[in-house]
Amino acid sequence: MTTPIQEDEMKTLQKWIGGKVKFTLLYKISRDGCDAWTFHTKCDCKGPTVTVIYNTKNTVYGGYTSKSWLGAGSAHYVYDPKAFLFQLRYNGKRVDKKYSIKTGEYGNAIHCCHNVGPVFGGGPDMPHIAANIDPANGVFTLKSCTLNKTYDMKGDDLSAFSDDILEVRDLEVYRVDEGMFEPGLNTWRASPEWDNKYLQSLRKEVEEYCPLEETCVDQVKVLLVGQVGAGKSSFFNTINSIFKGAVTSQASSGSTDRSLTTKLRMYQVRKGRSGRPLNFRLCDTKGLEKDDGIDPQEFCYMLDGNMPDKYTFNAASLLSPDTIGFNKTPSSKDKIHVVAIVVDATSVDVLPEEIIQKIKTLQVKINQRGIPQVVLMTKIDKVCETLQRDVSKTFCIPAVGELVEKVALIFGLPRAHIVPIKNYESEMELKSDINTLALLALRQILNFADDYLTNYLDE
Ligand SMILES: Nc1nc2c(ncn2[C@@H]2O[C@H](COP(=O)(O)OP(=O)(O)O)[C@@H](O)[C@H]2O)c(=O)[nH]1
Ligand SMILES: [Mg+2]
Repeated sequence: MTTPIQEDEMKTLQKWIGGKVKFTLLYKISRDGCDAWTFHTKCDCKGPTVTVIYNTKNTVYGGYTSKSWLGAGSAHYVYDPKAFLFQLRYNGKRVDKKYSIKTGEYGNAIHCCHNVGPVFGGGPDMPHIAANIDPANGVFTLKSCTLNKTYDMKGDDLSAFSDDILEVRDLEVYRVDEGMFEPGLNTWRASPEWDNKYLQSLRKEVEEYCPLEETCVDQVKVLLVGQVGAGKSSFFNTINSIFKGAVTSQASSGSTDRSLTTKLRMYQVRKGRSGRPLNFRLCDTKGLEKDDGIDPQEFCYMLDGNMPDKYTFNAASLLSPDTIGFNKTPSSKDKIHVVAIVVDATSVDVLPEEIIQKIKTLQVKINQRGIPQVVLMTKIDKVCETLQRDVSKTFCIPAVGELVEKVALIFGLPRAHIVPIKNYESEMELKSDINTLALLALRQILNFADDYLTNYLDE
């Protein structure tokens, strides 16, 4: 028999995690089965968790991570300076041992992969579940580990940490709801830091962004497409405001059901009021409407770099190779490198079928060229009142997570490609939470552009 985790042990964990936290049991191998698939089904994208292992000698140890587990996608290590290992009992006797992560090892805090359970450290530093483990007489044999690679064991060896045995009676994973979240909320996506330091580092990353040199592309081109009023022009204005240091509205935005934007505009963003342009351009286009929109051939010209900047859309006379300004020999720097489909979060449930079909037609052209796509889901402040005040709660609001899932299904994209944002709209002053969310989106977009350029080089 294993004695479940005791109240004073919970308190010790709370103290180490810092602050008021609540534990909710997500997964227990003696109840749910011991296999990687079940673990990921129950524990992925749940935000901070504690994993607790009970071995057959009643030694109880485990690990904490402030980041989410994720079995989807390729195997990867996750950066987490807050992660630690611990021991609560040794041969049935209460102990309090916390083993911090080594400074140079933050990037190897946990390892996420679909065919393993919770794995801590690069050793890995703790016994773990590999694939599927069948119990024998209620005992599960975990996979071995190498201590002290990522976590500082303060001289403890395997016999002091885990009795040097791999046989366990249980392994539990608890979700940790931190005090800073409102009760009952958990993160649907690992939440970044929301402090000023993180914002500055994001800003610096974007300012210093440079497309791969070998591609001869000086500025990555991001094409914004979507329904009229979705917030395309406002997204440019938001990014522009962040780097200008004040709320600006260079691109005209507004609410009409006809597109205010009738030209292709390849906006640059400058660092400061008159600084150098950054290495990306946001290309604002006319919006999609039920009865009007972008002609598929014109869209191809746009993607391929034939359409000149400031081109005026005119349904009566479409762009053709004979049009003045048509670029007949576009080079890699003229092409579009990533497409952002802009969708208003409040319209997800009522997106007209015609609009969905229009976007899907465009997606075919985008896919044919292997250009990466993201969906910028705007106006999340209208989804939930909390977000009107503070968008740093975005990743804790289940309604936003659900919308992300819906959008991913509608457009056939992975959830990681759906990024929620709130644009500047009624604000007179910059706000750091809005900036952080918008820069996270932009950084994601630039990363995807890099993927495309790398593929392009490889070809
Ligand atoms: N509340 C809120 N309003 C937004 C947001 N983004 C855009 N808007 C408003 O939506 C309207 C249409 O935006 P606009 O950028 O012109 O859309 P576009 O047609 O896609 O370029 C404007 O009134 C904006 O102020 C947002 O994130 N939150
Ligand atoms: Mg517009």
